[in-house]
Amino acid sequence: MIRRLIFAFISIAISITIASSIKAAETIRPNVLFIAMDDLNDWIGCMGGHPQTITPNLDRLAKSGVLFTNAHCAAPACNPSRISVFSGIAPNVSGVYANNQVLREVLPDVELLPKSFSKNGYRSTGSGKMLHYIIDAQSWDDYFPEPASEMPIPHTLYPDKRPVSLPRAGPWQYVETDWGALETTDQEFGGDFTVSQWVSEQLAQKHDNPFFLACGIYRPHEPWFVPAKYFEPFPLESILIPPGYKEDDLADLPPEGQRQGPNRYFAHIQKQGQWKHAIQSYLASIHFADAMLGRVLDALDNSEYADNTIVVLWSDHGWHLGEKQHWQKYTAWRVCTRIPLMIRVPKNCPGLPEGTSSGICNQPVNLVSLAPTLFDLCGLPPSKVHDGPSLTPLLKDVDGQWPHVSVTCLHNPGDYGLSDNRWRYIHYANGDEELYDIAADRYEWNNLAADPKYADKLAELRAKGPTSFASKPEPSIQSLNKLTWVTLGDDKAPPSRPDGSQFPVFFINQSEAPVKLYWVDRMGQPKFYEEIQPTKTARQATRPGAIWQITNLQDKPLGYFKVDDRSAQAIIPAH
Ligand SMILES: [Ca+2]
Ligand SMILES: [Ca+2]
Repeated sequence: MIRRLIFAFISIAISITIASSIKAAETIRPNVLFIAMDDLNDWIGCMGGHPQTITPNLDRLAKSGVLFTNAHCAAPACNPSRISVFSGIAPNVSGVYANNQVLREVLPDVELLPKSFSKNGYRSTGSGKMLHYIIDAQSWDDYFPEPASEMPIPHTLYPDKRPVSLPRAGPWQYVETDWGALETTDQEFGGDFTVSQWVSEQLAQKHDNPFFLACGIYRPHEPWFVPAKYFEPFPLESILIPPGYKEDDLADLPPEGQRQGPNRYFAHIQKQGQWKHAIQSYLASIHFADAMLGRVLDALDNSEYADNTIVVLWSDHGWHLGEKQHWQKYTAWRVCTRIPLMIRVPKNCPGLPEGTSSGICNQPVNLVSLAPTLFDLCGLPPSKVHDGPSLTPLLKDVDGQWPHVSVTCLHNPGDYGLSDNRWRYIHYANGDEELYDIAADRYEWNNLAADPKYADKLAELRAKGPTSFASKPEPSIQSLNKLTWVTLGDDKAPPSRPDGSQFPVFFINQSEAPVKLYWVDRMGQPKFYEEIQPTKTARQATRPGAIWQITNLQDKPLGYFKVDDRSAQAIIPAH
């Protein structure tokens, strides 16, 4: 009897101990270190994208948690990709598909990740590029360098005289497409070094609340200038071209694929003999970004938060370096949609008490899942607006059941790429399709869409694609870049040198008198277009390098604008 009582007592005592330890585990509130890299494709050691890449810090982070090898962005451009990460809303639902759209114009009331964490007792801070050249200060408790500036990137050293390596081929060319080694130190270079410094300082401090800490590393985004020591391991004569490059790769593409592939950048880079130098500079920029990541990881390891912080690292989209005759981004091919994604979860998080072990997950996942995953892991109440499935089941078991596909929406609503665990399907709004078997063809060289043998597979994947696409609101005129007004005295406006794709420029008459708008032709002769009344705006389709002259009603030239590489507003001042 006594024995039984003692046994019962011990059992109760053990139950209470277990219950209280479970309760203690449930109450742990993990910190989040949220690291973004910009324009980083799979050229990292643990993903094997390029044999020469050197990324010890990315590799050690990957090894310490779960590396997703089949992760894709929601859109292959900074702005829509990042908005989908921070809102948890897919582009075909939000209507944000392109870089020129404005977050708060399209989604005025959307709650972004840091705000959700703040509302749940966290302190949300960050530095560096997380959103597309804005901070969205309302979403954060603090930001470095200065929230009110809305400029997330600290001062960075650039060469005084540019271009350094790639001559400007015309006004269509993005001014940052350029590269070279800088004779400078990391500290003098600033930029990502300064970001890593600030983030490391936050990790060294005592915090009363759990934190959501964002670290936006801007390299390897263009321009590919980094301190010279990061170029040293990549001698130019040793550089290998991208393993996914195939010269005649376009032949089996449908018309829309053939249109999206070749662009002027790659042709220009090849013509200038700059291809290998560019590859070298991308590798150097990745090497530098990896070193900056290493500083942050070291700071975390040496902090009191080493064992209670979730670490998420992602890149916003991939990058072409000549594959499919393309340079840059914006395409639905795997080289452009696939990104590094790694997640490390410590023990005792509400959504995953056992934490992550070292593992590799090959299931198709998407960055739109990051928000619901973090909500889940940290025990935040689920959001009704999140579109993606939480990745927690895969963090628990990398080989677990996963019925989902991963979709990347392009710039034009209706164009998308889709990945399952083996296949890739590309659909263009005009009905053109591509199909690739990644198990046999990792570089997407053999388009199988026209082969009747794969008709069933094509139909199966087509049926898994998005069924609706939100319309795409254009940015307001006020949000556009402003062209420089050049006052004309007795001089003549220069001739136009139009070159590049067409877009609208908005001429806004802020003077008190009506004016006349002239296009200056290639010979320097003005050609009348229209009169613009005071306070009125004229919309004009035009191209990079075009010159638009303004005169008074008596045809006296007042000034002119030179059109840059994108849509803009042209404000006609009082005169
Ligand atoms: Ca980017
Ligand atoms: Ca091909």
